[in-house]
Amino acid sequence: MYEASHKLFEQARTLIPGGVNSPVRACRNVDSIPLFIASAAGSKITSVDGRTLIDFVLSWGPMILGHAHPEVTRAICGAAAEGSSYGAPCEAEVELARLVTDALPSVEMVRMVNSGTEATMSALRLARGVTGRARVLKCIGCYHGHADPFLAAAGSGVATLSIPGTPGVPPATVADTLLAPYNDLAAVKTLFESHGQEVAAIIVEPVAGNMGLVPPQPGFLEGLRSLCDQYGSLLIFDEVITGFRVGYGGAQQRFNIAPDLTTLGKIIGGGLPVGAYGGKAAYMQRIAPEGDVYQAGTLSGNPLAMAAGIATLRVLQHSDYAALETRVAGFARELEQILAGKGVPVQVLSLASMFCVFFTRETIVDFASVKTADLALFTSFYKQMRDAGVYLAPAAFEAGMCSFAHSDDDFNHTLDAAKKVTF
Ligand code: KE4
Repeated sequence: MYEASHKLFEQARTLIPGGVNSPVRACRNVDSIPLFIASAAGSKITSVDGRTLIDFVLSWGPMILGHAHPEVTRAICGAAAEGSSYGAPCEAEVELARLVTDALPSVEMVRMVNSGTEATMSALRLARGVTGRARVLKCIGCYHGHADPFLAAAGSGVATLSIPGTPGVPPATVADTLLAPYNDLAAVKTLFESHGQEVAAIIVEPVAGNMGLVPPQPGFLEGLRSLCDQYGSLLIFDEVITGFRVGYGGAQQRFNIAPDLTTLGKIIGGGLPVGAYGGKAAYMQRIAPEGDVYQAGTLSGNPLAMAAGIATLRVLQHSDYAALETRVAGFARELEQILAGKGVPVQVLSLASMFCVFFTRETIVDFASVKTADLALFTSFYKQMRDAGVYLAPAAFEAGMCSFAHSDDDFNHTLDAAKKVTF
């Protein structure tokens, strides 16, 4: 069924570590080979084998409008005709910065970078520079990119591949990284009682999307906010996934909490490499060349990436997030009923346009509860659904993503495929 992908994968493995340019794409923990994609449009991707599947990965989040949206494609092609990189400021950078700061009230100024990792590493450096403190607190199972300080008990590919968090990262680098279970405010409070005066920042996924989908419990985010206020630490919302996905104003608008700094990525690049970090002007003005905290990037603010981001956000400004959320919630409920009818422990969580299938009856609140899920059942589910034309994230510790291009037929085809799954 996947001969052409197999052939390319064999070649790729001789040239690229694991045959992929990002580990989680390798499908290692679902006992499968990666499909090599030839094209994508709307809610579908087509592999080099000529197979078209309904895509619930969406490039791990960016493609909320669906693939090859005409407005985005037109913007990229138009920008490309004007040159691909200037290494100097251009109007599109101002326009995307304005769209972002208008959408996120807590973000008064923003700096464009090229990935979510660059955004979070820069935001942490800024928080350390502003506070003069070294420690950072993150939640076990949250993933903030692959910068050294965050590779302690990280989620996403680190969790998927069960990599001990720090090979290649000197212990001293993560010595300042404090860890607490997600949704465990008491544990955070205890750490702050001992170390609060040394903590530069808490960084958190306001909706965790890198250990599957784990929503914040009521009071958790509010509690982090008040602890940061009490101890003079900065609250960093890592909205690389949730930004412009859980609502046009992100999680900070949905939960009505103002972080001190916000990191973004994925959707704001419309599929091209963009990350960003922003926050109160008083903090952002500490960033070079205005201030003394250094951060730089050859391709930051790239005109093509800016054009893709601008086109994406302009369409999102007029998109009905509530309607999409209702459709995804209904889909998740039906999927859970279908799978539960097969006598396996299962729950399907959803929030906005994200969803996740957990093969466990444990209440999902943190990484420990997520890890009770049966990975063998997930692997069987993944393989059968892929053979039925449904492209799920190839890892139990990732969240499913829906787009405004997903049709009722797509959801119904997916539910019909689930009905045929056997365990
Ligand atoms: P990137 O450096 O991969 O652009 O962004 C890092 C990042 C930061 N913060 C959050 C909340 C993220 O989810 C990510 C990256 N997400 C993963 C998938 N969940 C990227 C996929 C991959 O590693 O290939």
